[in-house]
This record gives sequence, structure tokens and C-alpha cells, in this order.
Amino acid sequence: MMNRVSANEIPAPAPRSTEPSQLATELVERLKYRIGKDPKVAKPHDWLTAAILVVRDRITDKWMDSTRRTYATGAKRVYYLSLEFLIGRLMRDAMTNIGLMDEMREALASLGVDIDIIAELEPDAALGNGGLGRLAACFIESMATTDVPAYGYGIRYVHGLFRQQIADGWQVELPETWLAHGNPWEFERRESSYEIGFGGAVETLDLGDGKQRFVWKPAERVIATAYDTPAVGWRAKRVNTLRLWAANPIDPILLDAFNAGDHIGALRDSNKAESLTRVLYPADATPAGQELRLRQEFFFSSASLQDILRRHLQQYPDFSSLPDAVAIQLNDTHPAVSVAELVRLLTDMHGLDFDTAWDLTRRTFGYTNHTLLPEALESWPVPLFERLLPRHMQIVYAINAKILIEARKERGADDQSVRNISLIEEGGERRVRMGNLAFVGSHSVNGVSALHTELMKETVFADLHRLYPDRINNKTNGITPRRWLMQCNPGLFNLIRESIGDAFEDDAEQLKALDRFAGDSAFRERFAAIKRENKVRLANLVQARIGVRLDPGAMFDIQIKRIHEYKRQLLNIVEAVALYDQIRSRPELDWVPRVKLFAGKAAPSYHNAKLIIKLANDVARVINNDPAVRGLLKVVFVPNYNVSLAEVMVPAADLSEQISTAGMEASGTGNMKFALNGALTIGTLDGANVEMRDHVGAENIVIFGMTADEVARVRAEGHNPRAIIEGSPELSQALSAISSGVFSPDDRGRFAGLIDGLYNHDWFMVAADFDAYAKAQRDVDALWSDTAAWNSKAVLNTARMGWFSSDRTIRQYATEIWGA
Ligand code: HBZ
Repeated sequence: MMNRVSANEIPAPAPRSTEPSQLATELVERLKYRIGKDPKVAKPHDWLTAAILVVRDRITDKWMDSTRRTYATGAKRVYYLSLEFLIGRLMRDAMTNIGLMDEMREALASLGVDIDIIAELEPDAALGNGGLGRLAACFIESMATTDVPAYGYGIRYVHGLFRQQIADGWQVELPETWLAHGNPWEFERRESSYEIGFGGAVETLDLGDGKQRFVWKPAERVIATAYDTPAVGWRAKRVNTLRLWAANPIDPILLDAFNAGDHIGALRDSNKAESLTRVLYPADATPAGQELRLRQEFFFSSASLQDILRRHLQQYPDFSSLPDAVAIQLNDTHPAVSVAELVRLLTDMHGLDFDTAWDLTRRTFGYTNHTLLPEALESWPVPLFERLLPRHMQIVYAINAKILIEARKERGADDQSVRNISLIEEGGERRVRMGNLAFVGSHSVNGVSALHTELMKETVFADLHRLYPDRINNKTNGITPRRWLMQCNPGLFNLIRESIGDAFEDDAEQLKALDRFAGDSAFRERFAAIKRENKVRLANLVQARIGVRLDPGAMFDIQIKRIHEYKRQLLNIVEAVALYDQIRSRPELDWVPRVKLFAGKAAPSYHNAKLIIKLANDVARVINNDPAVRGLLKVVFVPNYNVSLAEVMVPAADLSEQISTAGMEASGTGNMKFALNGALTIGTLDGANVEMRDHVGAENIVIFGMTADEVARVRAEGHNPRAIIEGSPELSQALSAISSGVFSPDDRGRFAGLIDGLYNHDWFMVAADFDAYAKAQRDVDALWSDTAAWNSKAVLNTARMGWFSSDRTIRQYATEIWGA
């Protein structure tokens, strides 16, 4: 046996030199000994891998420091459970945060390598759909930055979100292959693996004294193996861990079957296991409802909890200290089965009684809700849940009994209220309600903007809120200013530093020192020049990708996000059509040149969303090729929206479109990225737009349309969209152009159904808000014409958005929820 050296006997490594010459030596070393390439023949991809390995090694020193520090201080650990982490590229982020960007650039240059070229080769880790996944990625970075000892837990999907191609205007989905060249960031941890069971039955053993023991005998088992990626915070204060689970079979091959000639059957179990973590579900609102999805949810919940409990027992004698040492945050209901799994592990595996386990569970979990859409709330058919997780079904019933008895007896809930808070939806197909399970299993339930949190109390969780009035709280979302200002907009970042010093780098709220520059014309001009450079960069990208030439002098009006009816890309497109009409009929007027840019993916099964993409492309083709418009209006749909594309589009925007139907966007985070980078917002009073208005000032944001209350009232009372449309000549004309096939001469009826929906119910209030929106757009035009006024407002947006840093959000979670 080797003698174990205890961690504190190993001397901390001497800080390495950050001299470019030293880095160059390390680059060549990694290239030779880790990749096996002679620098003479190394390809750009090899250099990328070498650069990542050099950076990763340096981060690793800090990583071990952080881990030791957490042990030594006995600090509380935070676990962020999320089925999605929309990370994007990591190299630039890591280099900026450890302060090696300039040195690495120089080191690579000395070897004849352009850092910007190899950086572009890094694939996006697109392990998420949209805002929820990107929020998780911002949080991971901010938790390291604010020195919260944290682990992100998720799934290592082999295929992230599909690659979007646009073929003849239609979205086509292609597989995404981010691991094709390997992943130099990650460490495989074969020793951190756990068995995960599915199906089978539960045996009940009678222990006498009315006590019982339950033994779950799963019919299938797979192994979860950990892959760790270090997550480094700003100035490398701390390095946390993103631990992603991959599924492997217990037996890689059934040799008996193979030897008997059944070569396919021999691999059946292996394929089945690996299929668990093969692909990310691409729907971002309607739950997939498929068995594989529930398997994914349970697989990563169980692996994470087993890992957490094992780590806890390494440091503490038992689980009575669990809620003091551990906080687990559930990112939406996707990991909500964790509530039942923790109870199971504590009772069946570790011998605690049910009441103790339940108390510890509730004090350990927090739950974040990201949507109010009733159709988006996750629930599982009882028969499916019971077949896959028989023991968890029993535990859900036990929790339910406890909750409902308490509700009736102690809190006087009536029948209707009891039906609403029940974990089981009755009437018709019985289903397990994951939102209710997450709510009762947590000590904190939070929304992601002030408005959303209030609506949670009034709508989806009204009855549970009445029962537990202290549980719901708000944590308004934020974004990391490292990725969304420093890295994506170096021009603006340097201008700010030159003007107000570098305090804002550690505290984004110090950006408010920029306020006084709004009235400084020399500053405004430099600010505008940087915006223009960013627009040129985007124009080049658009030219290269889709061959459309853009004038960087035009207003860049951008809407980028998932395609959804509630997000109302349709409202934006219809307004473009109306504007097109007006330009053609009044060519003599002084129109403001404008480019409307769109990007975003539609869930593959979401018919109307895909039709909206086709409409944007059809409208773009007609408008962009009509000489009568003289380039005053262009419409562009940029394919394959992802984090890296956002990093180019966000800094190039003059106008940010945040136009969801009020009450429907929980928060939004794209809205924050644009405003921080000096775009003006046109938006509804929805999600975090409300708080953005409070921070930037009502005169520096363009708000229009119905409020959430008005939307709710109109929906309840019923409205007549047809009358609204007929009362608006601009709108009727635009809609009839679209539905009669002006933009789809090859299939004139293509959009008839989409437009009929507006006449017949207009659930998302596109018609109802159209006139207000069109008028707001003309106000925007007027403002644009006053360049000084526009730029001054743009500067004030940047100056006043510091509060929306995810560092602030994380500090609030840490003090108000996690006690960390
Ligand atoms: O979460 C988004 C909200 O729509 C947005 O308003 C908010 O800013 C953001 C962060 O809080 N929600 C999502 O992005 N939701 C999903 O991506 C999703 C993914 C899989 C699902 C359901 C929702 O099954």
C-alpha cells in the first residue's frame, strides 16, 4: 500500500510566471506531450487544444485551492441542479477571468498562431435550450466570482441543441456534435460513479413494532459517471465545479450473446444505457412527456444526490447537519423528482425515519420557477411514474397524505383548495404534478422577476401560497458582465475603463459613474463609433452567412430568442410589412433606414413557430429585393442562433425588441444584455422589463402595449380581435397581404391559418397591441433622428444596468435562500 499524503502536506504550487515566453513554452509542451504533434505540423485545432490545456492547468491550481478551502472552513456548499447549462465557448471566458488574455495572445503570436482564429474553432457547448439554460451558465460563473462554494450538476449530452439550417426559408434541424474533436476542458472521474435504477418492484419487510423497511429492486440499472469542468470566476477568486453525468451500461457487452452470434443483442443494454444521455430535448416550453425524459430527470437527480450525500458523510458524522452544510437549488421542476429521491436515500438507504427525512429534505431544497404557462407545467402520468419509479411513487403518496392532512386540519383548506395543492392531479388521467412536489419539498420557492413572482402568487401557486405565505420570494435574474460586456464588447469595455476607471470590473453597479458622460458629446461620439464598429462586424457576418449586404448606418433593430407565439416575433414581422407598405406608398417621406434582424430556433414539433420562421424569411426575400424600398428597410433572419452568435449580435444592436405579451415572459435576460451594451429597448411591461424601466428611467426605454392586468381582464371578458383589425387600416392591409400570398406566391395559402388565428382568438394580443407598437416604432424613428439624444439615452442604459449583474442575483440567493 502506498502511503497517503494528506492534502495539507503538499505544498501549494508556486505561482507560475505569466510571461508570454513561459506560456509559449507550455503551449509547445502540451502540443508535444498531450496531443503528440510537432509544432511544425500542428493544425489550428491542435493549437486550440494546446491553448485550452495551458489555461486549464493554471485554473486547476486554483481549483484545488478552492476545494481545500471549502473543506478547511466547513463552508456551506451550494448545489445547482439543472438539466441545462447553455455554456457556449469557454476559452475566452477562462482567459479573461484568470487575467491571461493579452499574454496568451502574445504567446500564440510568437508561435505564429492567431488567437482570434483558433478561438472561433472552439465549439459552443449548447447543453440548453434558451434563457433557463443560459441563466444556469451565468450563475455558475457568478457563484465562482462571488466566492460561493458551488457545484453545478447536469447531464453531459453527447448532442446539444440541434444545429439550425434554413433551407428555402424553412428551419431544418441537424445534429449538433460538440464532442467531435474531444473536450479538453473536462476531466472524466471514473471513480465518481453511481448505480441508477429503473422499474422493478418494491419489497416490504416487516420489522415489527409497526415498522417497515422498503427495498426497491430495480429491473434495470445503469452507471452514472462524472465529468468535471472547472468554472473559474472573475480574477480567479474561486474555481467551482460543473459536474455533468454520462450514462454507461453495467456490462459494456453481453459476451454470451455475442459468442452465440447475437451481435446486435449483445449491445442492446449498452445502447439503451448510453441513449439516456445522448440528446438534449429541444422543447423549451411544452414538456416532452416521454419516458426517456423522465429517465433523464431521475438519472441526473439520483446521481447528484448520491454524490452530495457521499461528500457530506466524508465531512460529517450523520445527516442531521445536512441543511446547515448543503443547499440544493432546483432549476425549474426538471430535477423535482429529487425531492422524492432524497427522502428515499435518507430512509431506505441510510435508515432515517420518514418524518426526519422529510424535515431534512424540505430544509435543504430551494426551487426556482421559470414559467407560468399552464401547458408548460410538468406532470407525469401516474402509471408511467409508477412503472419507472415504483418506490418514488409510494413516497409521493406519503408526502401527499402528510401535506393534505396538514392542509385540512391545521390550515382549514377546503375541498377545492385541497384538489389544487394535491401532488396528484385527479379527474381524467391521474398525473404527478412536479411543480407542487417541488413547492412542498422546498423551504424557498422563487420567481425570476418582480412581476413574475407576484403572478406566481396569484395564479399557478395561489392555493399553495395561501397555505405557505412565506415561501414564495423573488430573485430577479441577472447576466454575467464578464461574458456580456467585457468579452463580447471589448471596445466599449475599454472606453468605460478609460473614462471611469476599473472599479466597475468588480462591482457592475459602479457603471453608474458613466451617467455624467451622457451629456458629453465627445464621449458620445466615441461610444457611437464603437457601436458602429460592432455593427460592421455583424454586417460582415451576415454577408458571409446569407449574402445580404447591410448598411451599418441604418438602425439595427434586433429580436433574438427562441421562436414562440408569446414572444411575438409575429408582431414584429407584421409591423415590418406595414412599414414596407408605407414606404412604398409614401416614398417621398424621410424614412429612417432600418434593418430588422431576427434569429432563434423553434422547437422541432412547434408548427406555428416554424411557420413564423418561414414568414420572416419570405418577407425578407420580398422586401430586400424590392428596389422601391431603396434599402430603407431590410429584414434578415440569421440562421443557427447560439451563444456565440449572440455575442456578436448583442453589441451591434441599436434597438432591442422585448415585446412579449405582458404576463407571459417570466423575466427575460436577453433584454438585460442589450441594454448593458447600449441598445435602447422597445418593450412591454413584462418580466424584468418592468424593473429595467425603473433602473434606466422611463425616458430611456420605449414601453408600449397592454399591461399584464389588462391582458388578464381582456382574456377573461373576451375580446373581438376582428373588430380591432378592421379598425386599423395599417394592420388589416398588412395582414391581408400576408394571408393572400403576397410573400408566398409559390403557396398563397401558406400563412392563411396563422393570420386566421389573429382574427379569431388572438390569444397573444398581437392585433390588440399592434397600433401601440407601430406608434412606438415611429417614436423610436423620431428619436433616432436626434443622434445626440439617442446616444445620450444609450449611454444611460449602459450606466444604469449594473444592478442586473448575476453577481447581484447570486448574492441574493446566497443570503436569502442558501444561507451561504
Ligand atoms: O427562463 C426562461 C423564461 O422564458 C425567461 O423569461 C427567463 O428569463 C429564463 C430564465 O429565468 N425559460 C426557459 O428558458 N425555459 C426553458 O428553456 C425550458 C426548457 C425545457 C422545458 C421547459 C422550459 O421542458
